[in-house]
Amino acid sequence: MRILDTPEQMHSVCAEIRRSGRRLGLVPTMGALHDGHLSLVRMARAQCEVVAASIFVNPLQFGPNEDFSKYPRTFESDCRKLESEKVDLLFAPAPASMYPRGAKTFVEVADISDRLDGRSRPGHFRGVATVVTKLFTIVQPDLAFFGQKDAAQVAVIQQLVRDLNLNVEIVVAPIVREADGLAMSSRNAYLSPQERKQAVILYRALNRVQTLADRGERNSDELIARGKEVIAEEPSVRLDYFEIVNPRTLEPVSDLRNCALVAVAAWVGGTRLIDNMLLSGAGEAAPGLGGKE
Ligand code: PAJ
Repeated sequence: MRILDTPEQMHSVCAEIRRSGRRLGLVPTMGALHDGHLSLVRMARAQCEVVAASIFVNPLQFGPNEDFSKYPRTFESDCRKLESEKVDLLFAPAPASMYPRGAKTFVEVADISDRLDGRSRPGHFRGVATVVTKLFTIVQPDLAFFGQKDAAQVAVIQQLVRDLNLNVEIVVAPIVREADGLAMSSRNAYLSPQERKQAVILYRALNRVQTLADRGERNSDELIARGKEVIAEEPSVRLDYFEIVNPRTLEPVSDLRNCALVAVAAWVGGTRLIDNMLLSGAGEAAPGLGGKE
């Protein structure tokens, strides 16, 4: 695996690969890699001749009171994991090379960036959209792989790609979960053993909603109320949002006539966790899971 640490180096290596006509896949990450990340790498490996991953804890997507400085950084073990998945290129730039002093340009995906996590984390999706646009410009991948775990991020990136005519196919991979259902996340490392047990309540609440929807309940308000009841069973878990939205626009939907996304964010102690499920409407398959845009 070749490790490149400046945009210029990465750009020229990737340009050479493109000239050779090989299909290039990109898996952007912030490191602290777990099986969720590695599922994206495996998907990329299966679909592309050359696989590039990036590890960059992007300061621009963290708010002033968020966990940028304490975000887990496990570069050596990340490299070993990527090597064993046969990743060809790793782009691991320093913040100063991605955002040199005097950088003035940001990418903002209007409206959609203010919903779900964007509402709770102002500026977060501006940071994500900016760094992802930069990564796409540096690497110019044929395909880029993202996890359904961050469903709002997927919606923002798909809108970005459409709006800016970016020549990249976005592939979305299903959520990888721990044995008890907790969605894998680098932030799970912050949880105490007790919090780790409490955290599964997010998955339980989503499951309850899915079960009720499968039994025919179509009313979003009713489904949300029932999901919130489950979260309330764990009094120390503080809900941020529990919503049922259109997975493409992130706007609330009042009933499940079409495919809908049920999404939750909650604080477990000092750790903010997110999770979601796609609910399919009558006679419709849920898009997104393993699907392509
Ligand atoms: P990060 O949180 O490191 O996640 C990198 C990718 O892994 C994202 O596409 C995310 O959705 C996916 N992922 C994380 N947990 C997953 C799980 N349990 N199952 C499936 N996929 C999972 O998301 C980011 O980094 C950043 O915002 C980034 C896109 C790299 C821009 O900085």
